[in-house]
Amino acid sequence: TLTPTPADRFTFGLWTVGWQGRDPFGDATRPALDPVESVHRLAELGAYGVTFHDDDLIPFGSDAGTREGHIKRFRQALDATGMAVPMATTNLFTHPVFKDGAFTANDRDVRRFALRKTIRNIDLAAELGATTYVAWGGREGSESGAAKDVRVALDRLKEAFDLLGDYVEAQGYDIRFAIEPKPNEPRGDILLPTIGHALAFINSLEHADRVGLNPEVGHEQMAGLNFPHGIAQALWHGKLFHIDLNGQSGIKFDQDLRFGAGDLRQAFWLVDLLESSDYAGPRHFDFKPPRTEDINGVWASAAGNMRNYLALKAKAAAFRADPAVQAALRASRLHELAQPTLAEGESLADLLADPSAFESFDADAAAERGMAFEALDQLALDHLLGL
Ligand code: GLT
Ligand code: MN
Ligand code: MN
Repeated sequence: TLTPTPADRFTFGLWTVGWQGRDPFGDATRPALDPVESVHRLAELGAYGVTFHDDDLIPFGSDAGTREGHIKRFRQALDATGMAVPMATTNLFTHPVFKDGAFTANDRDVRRFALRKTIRNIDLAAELGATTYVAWGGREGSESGAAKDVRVALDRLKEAFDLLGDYVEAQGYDIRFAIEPKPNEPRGDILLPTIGHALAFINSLEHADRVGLNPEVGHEQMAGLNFPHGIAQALWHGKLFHIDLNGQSGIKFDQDLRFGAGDLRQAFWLVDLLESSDYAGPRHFDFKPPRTEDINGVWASAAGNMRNYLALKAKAAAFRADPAVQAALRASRLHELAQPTLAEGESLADLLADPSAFESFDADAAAERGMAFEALDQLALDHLLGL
């Protein structure tokens, strides 16, 4: 059960295994990786598909003939391996022209270029069969207060998503947008920093039904937030369109560790949640093999993501099936949480007229009841530790 197959729907960004290890302090430690090789190696490891930024596949500024050549080779690799492309996205952060953002750059010509660059890659995404288009606004933000009028920038961000929605509808594409929140890095402060901010923003869009989220494990954890809770709320709103799985150890720079490294307990609860939810999309890994690794280390790291997901899936299933856990869940009264607070047919007036709800309610007696959460959580830890 720890051997991945395409049925597990594991996908990888070309930029993940392709990361050469450049960081703010050091040069690349690995040579460039041909996307065609990545497709073949990931297929051999048991992945279902790959995802890409326009510039991962076609270097920025390539002429039309060169562009077609890259697309052709990529298509051949997909055909040869049976790998899918369920998602694509735009690089709106590497070229210096995006230093002040893309859809919210103060410079209007930069915003117009960003829209055109995105639309061009949406056409390619649709041709390759992608149904999700991710928007990570890494450069949409600021380092100082007066530099960005946030309310006006949100007007421009809405304008961009409204136009992109108009475009995919006019083309008849089966594509939905997934916004990826991140609190900071590379900008000092990024717009739509968390799942919650992005959910609220989506409500103001013209094509709100077509826009959801692509939350990333490490990005919420960089803000000290509980990722499984954020995912649960995204699911509750029907807005989990895609997910970026990786690992992070606490509030620090974006580590992009392989899934399962970093906060293992949150990873366990995340898999438990995803596997019991109606989320049917890809399990997408957005990690960076540390720059200490050579190319063998890259593939070991890639394989580790899938192995850890499958291991946690088995652990979560065993946890839920354990009779001791089911008894502990009852002792913790989870079934009671699932019961509406008013009885069926009961009205607010009935509640107000019910003396047992207030006048004769014994708050001190109710306060004496323990919740038994520690015994329940120890069972989870016992399962996780294999005790
Ligand atoms: C970049 C970022 C990721 C985003 C990618 C999509 S690019 O690597 O760090 O979190 O998901 O643009
Ligand atoms: Mn990240
Ligand atoms: Mn990501």
